[in-house]
Amino acid sequence: MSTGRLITIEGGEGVGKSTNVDLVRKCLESHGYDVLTTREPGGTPLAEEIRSVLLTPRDEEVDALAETLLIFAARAQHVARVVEPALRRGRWVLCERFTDSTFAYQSGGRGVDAQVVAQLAHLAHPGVRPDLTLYLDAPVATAMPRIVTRALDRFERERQQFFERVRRTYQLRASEHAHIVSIDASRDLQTVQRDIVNAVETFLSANEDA
Ligand code: Z5A
Repeated sequence: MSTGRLITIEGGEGVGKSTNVDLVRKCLESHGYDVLTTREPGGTPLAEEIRSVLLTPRDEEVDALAETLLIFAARAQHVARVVEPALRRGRWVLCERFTDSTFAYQSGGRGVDAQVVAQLAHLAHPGVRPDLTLYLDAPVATAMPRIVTRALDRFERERQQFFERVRRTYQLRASEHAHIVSIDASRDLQTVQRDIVNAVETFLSANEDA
């Protein structure tokens, strides 16, 4: 039996990750793939508990390495219990955020050494890496106003410079890694969705030819 593929959706706050999950799922299903959608941090009961610990605003300053380790604890559980078994069964896994987020937020945003993130990734999910990453890119000043009406979590309370560093790290990774397709998410939703579908169809053609 052939193994499935891991597709991730990445980007900063308010760029449209959640909005476009269904679009990508339907596109994959229209080609006959069995799709599991999930998210990080989270995706299992334990990992969702860790998510809630991570997102809760608190007075205590959270150490950047402690934050990184919590994220990888959630990821190790998610990969071992959900992602890997699904891929082994031939399912396609569509995940909102994955380790590219940790490079962007904990390394780019918080200053954790990228080598440490790479080592933890190697420990937490050896052999599991995205086959395709749809990176939705938009200026912070365009995307943040889209989410201001809701209660902000611990990350969303960061300063603008933090999100600028996160975005620069994503952009750098997109320029260095072939699995990351960058999509300009500052445009109207219909135009963004057209590009998302094109990126998925291009990936599927290459995958089906291989
Ligand atoms: N985090 C981390 O630090 N390290 C890690 O390794 C991981 C995560 C995995 C929670 O993630 C936090 O975890 C995240 C980073 C950290 N922190 N923050 N901040 P999350 O994925 O749950 O949270 P999020 O990125 O903050 O989700 P979000 O703000 O909801 O973003 P989104 O899913 O990209 O946006 P959306 O809900 O799809 O859209 C927001 C609104 O914009 C909505 O009203 C849409 O209708 C609208 N929208 C979407 N697209 C458009 C366009 N093109 N035009 C106009 N309006 C649009």
